[in-house]
Amino acid sequence: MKLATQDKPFFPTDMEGKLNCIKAMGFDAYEIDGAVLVERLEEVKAAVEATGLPVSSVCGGYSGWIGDFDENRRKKGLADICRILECAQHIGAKGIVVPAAWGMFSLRLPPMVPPRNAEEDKAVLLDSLGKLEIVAEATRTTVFLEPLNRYEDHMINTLETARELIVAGGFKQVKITADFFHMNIEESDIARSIALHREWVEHVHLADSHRYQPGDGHMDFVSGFRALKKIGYDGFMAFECRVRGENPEWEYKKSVQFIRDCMEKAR
Ligand code: LER
Ligand code: MN
Repeated sequence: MKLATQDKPFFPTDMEGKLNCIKAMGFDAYEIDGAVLVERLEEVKAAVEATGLPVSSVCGGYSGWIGDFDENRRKKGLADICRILECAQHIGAKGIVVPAAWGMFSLRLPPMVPPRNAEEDKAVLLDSLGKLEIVAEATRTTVFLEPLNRYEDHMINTLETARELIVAGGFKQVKITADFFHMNIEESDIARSIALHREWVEHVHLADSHRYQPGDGHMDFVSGFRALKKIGYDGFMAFECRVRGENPEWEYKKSVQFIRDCMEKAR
């Protein structure tokens, strides 16, 4: 298992400096924003070559969701994601993390009644993923479908729902992102869910129970990592968190060490 990180305000802005900083902090890779990848493709490619630090994956950086209520926004999102996948292939990144939607609707917050029913949601998601499957196959990349917690999305909250959709569509290039923050809210037993979805989990996001840096909250990472080890997971685990503390850079370094210790304990 390898560690990646998303961008942070305390990283340098020039790409080579950013990747060197990420490496020095103890990470193995960078999870890039999709818009940054598209806009700065050649700079990213040169920085990866110069530093030897790969871009593992992409997250965000497109407008419109694959499950968007608005058809024009959904189409725009799909077109953006397709372009991102072409760029991902160009720099050797594995694929893109994609939720059904983020912050569009929650069944647990007012008005609580969505403008579309669950059957229609499913049809829209199958259509979107079917379109992305073709581009992912052509670019030899993967769509890492990501269940989010109930307050951030109403369509896919658990690994099980993500898997059902992937199986229903017969997709080969769509796998699952297991995000510890969301799983902590939605899964009855994180380790068991990982074990049950061994065939589909191909990307991991890390944050502690409160979405701050791992080690600051009360998440049991060791049992989750043990489950990942058991299923032979050898992919990336990307830090996706806010950083709490007086000296964020120092806290972040400490967090990398904390996670490496958890990985060691899980052996
Ligand atoms: C949002 O909470 C999240 O986890 C991101 O990875 C969205 O793709
Ligand atoms: Mn995530």
